[in-house]
Amino acid sequence: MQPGSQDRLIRGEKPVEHQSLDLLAAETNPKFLPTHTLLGTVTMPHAGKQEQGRACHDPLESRDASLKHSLARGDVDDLVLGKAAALLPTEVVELRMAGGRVGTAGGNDGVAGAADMQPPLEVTRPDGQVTEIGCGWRLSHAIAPTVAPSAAIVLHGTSPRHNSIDKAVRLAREQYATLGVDVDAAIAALSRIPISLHCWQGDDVTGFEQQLGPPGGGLAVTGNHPGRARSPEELRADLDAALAVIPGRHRVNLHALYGEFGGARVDRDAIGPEHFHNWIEWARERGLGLDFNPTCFAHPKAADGFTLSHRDAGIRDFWIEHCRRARAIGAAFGAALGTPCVTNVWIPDGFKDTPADRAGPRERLAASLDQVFAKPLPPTHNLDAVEPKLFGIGSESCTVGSAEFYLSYCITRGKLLCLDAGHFHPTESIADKISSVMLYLPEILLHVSRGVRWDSDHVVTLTDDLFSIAREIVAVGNPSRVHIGLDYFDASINRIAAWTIGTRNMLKALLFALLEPPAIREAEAVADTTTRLVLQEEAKGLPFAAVWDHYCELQGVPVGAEWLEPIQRYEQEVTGKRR
Ligand SMILES: [Mn+2]
Repeated sequence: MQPGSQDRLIRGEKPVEHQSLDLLAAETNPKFLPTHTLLGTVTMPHAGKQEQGRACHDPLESRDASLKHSLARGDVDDLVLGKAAALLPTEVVELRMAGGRVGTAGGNDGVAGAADMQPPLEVTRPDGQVTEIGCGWRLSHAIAPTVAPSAAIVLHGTSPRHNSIDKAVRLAREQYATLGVDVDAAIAALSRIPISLHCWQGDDVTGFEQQLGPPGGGLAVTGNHPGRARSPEELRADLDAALAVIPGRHRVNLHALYGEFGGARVDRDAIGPEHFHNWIEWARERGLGLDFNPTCFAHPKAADGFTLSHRDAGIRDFWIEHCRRARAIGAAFGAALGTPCVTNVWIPDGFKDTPADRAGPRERLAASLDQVFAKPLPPTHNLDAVEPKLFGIGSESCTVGSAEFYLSYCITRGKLLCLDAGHFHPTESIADKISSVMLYLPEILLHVSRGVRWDSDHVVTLTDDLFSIAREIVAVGNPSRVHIGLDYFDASINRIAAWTIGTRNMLKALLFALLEPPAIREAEAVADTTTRLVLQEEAKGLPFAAVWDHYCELQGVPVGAEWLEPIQRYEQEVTGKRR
């Protein structure tokens, strides 16, 4: 339930000091304020330019004055805690920052970057309520560990609504505690699990190459909601808007066709890290990791549906070179950002109708992949993954890169297997596969998606499937062995909302898994399957939503459906004006 923080670090990442229980526990401490003002340097959880920020003791109010408000509100908990905590060697720091994490959501262009760290805004508290002047959701309350190990960060800004969240989570914490579940350990663990947001949701898998046309390769994007990102700048701004309302620190997953080629025709066998310079800088400023994919579709040399397994050696060589270059780009991402890039190879190769030779293409694919991966790259920079598929549009009868092909390949070559939720028979779930393949593979990649009758790549919703996938990620004991990416594209709704819905749902499902009462496993261990089923069903009614709201508040992102408002405003002001 509560593995050590070291267990949860992605390979190659450095531990972030103090980003753990002591910091999270601070929120439950009283709303009391220090009596003096001090500036200090703190380590920010969102790295990059923002790593060094200014923490300010709130000079506005004394502890006594703060407790008077609690008295006026009749908030006994606050008063009791306030009195107790006053005895502790605790520093209370309020840190507010206008973060790049919040970015341009709401159209406020003036708030990104380290130079924009702001001192606390003036706060007025009529009737014990806190009004944060002019902040809306643009200010991120970065919770930051600190100067001294004993220091705590208290988030101010408890509106009446937030006060109710405090109360709800207090009750939830008690209820989970009676079941042996530590709520704060669960949210600390959740804060360490990154989700890789797939950039292609933002522009319907179009990319920035000069050739235009449908993606092909069995991929089909449906819908015509206005506001598709048409340039790298627009796509990054849209990702900023989504990331501003998603709690936690995450990653962005790029495809090769999202390079910036300056209007030149750069073919796939000629791309390099230089075409992704702006992406690297953007990610670095925000403390994001980047993942990568060669694009083996939407290209004349993939028009007949074959790439790395093609019978023509010239075409194979073209795609081998493309994939080699993709790995070099991935390694450049990892080296620049200090967190390994997962570079995932998916190819569309397959037969519409019954093939006469299934072995030949598979032999060619294995040989091509061996050439792609021939050059060793440091795993601190790049991790290779390969992605099987059962079938696609136009390759219904046989897919060269099947599940068995790639599982065997990964075990014999030490690669990461990518399990895409839409790439199996519709009655199969990838949840059941995780524990099997992880017996033999040190790490895997997931593409969390939602198929509706087929691999339709619908937005990820909070389904039983998703709960099961998250549960298995947690149940294997070390989520850092599982790289979680999203993979879907819906052009029929607001694309930024599509990212946000899917990512928040993935996180909610992980939180639910982290809150699983241990008695469920214990019942199974003594073969009490009746109790197991009872507890599994009762767990569905536990107040995990209160913990989720609390987590969102801790992370400085909107609670509940409130995140839709800034996204709609962004649509009005930005994406809706694109033609
Ligand atoms: Mn996929």
